[in-house]
Amino acid sequence: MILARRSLIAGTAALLAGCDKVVEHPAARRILFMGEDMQRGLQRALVDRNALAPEFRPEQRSPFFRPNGTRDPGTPEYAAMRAGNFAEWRLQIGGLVARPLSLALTDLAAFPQRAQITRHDCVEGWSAIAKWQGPQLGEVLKAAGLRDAARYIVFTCADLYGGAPYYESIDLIDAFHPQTILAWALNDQFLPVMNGAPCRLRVERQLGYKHAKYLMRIDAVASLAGVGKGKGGYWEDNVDYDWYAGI
Ligand SMILES: Nc1nc2c(c(=O)[nH]1)N[C@H]1C(S)=C(S)[C@@H](COP(=O)(O)O)O[C@H]1N2
Ligand SMILES: [Mo]
Repeated sequence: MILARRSLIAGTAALLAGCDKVVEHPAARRILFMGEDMQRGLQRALVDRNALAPEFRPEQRSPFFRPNGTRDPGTPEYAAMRAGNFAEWRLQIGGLVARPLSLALTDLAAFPQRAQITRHDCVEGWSAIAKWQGPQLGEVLKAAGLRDAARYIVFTCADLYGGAPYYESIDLIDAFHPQTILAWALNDQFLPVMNGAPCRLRVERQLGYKHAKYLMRIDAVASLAGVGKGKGGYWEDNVDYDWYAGI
């Protein structure tokens, strides 16, 4: 694609210059270099979205991973699941998928696992380093079979804000990023309730509020228009946080 683009630009320049020695013509050179800049910018943007977040050594972990936002969903439904050690919890995978799934914790643990020690950055100005483990979201989505129309992945949580579940969304680049996992373990223990038990999203290239805790549903959608007030997340809809919170 890049080669084709380059020869297209060179071809256009040749036409404009009306000769073969296009690179010697100042106007043609400007057009050529403009094309190269555009290519570099495009490539940088694509590469950046797929780059890995830094990973750390075990001894660099924070002594305590503080909670933020909801510390306990506290609904009767959540309390009942918690009382049963989340044996009854099921994560629904639906929307634009060929095979909707209903996954227990044991099902999540049966997928190939990824563990990573990463730094969480909250928009409120604190960071903490911890080890997270779970299946890659991309593998779970492959098992469900995304339909062609799917563009975004929406997460619905067990905790309520103003009576409605917390929700967030990411695009398919982040959904299939190797470090995007459905974490059920924090520092080699089951997730504490304050950190999103039994399962939370880790989307390591973005700020903390994108890392939905207390996951209940994951839906593939074609557009964010029908999600909440249309901006793709609780904070985006209500406090004007950016939908893409890249770090
Ligand atoms: N369901 C849910 N997910 C959530 C939140 C929340 O309140 N509810 N808070 C978000 C914010 S702002 C941050 S910084 C992180 C905090 O994760 P922690 O509680 O494990 O520190 O979770 C994010 N995910
Ligand atoms: Mo946050």
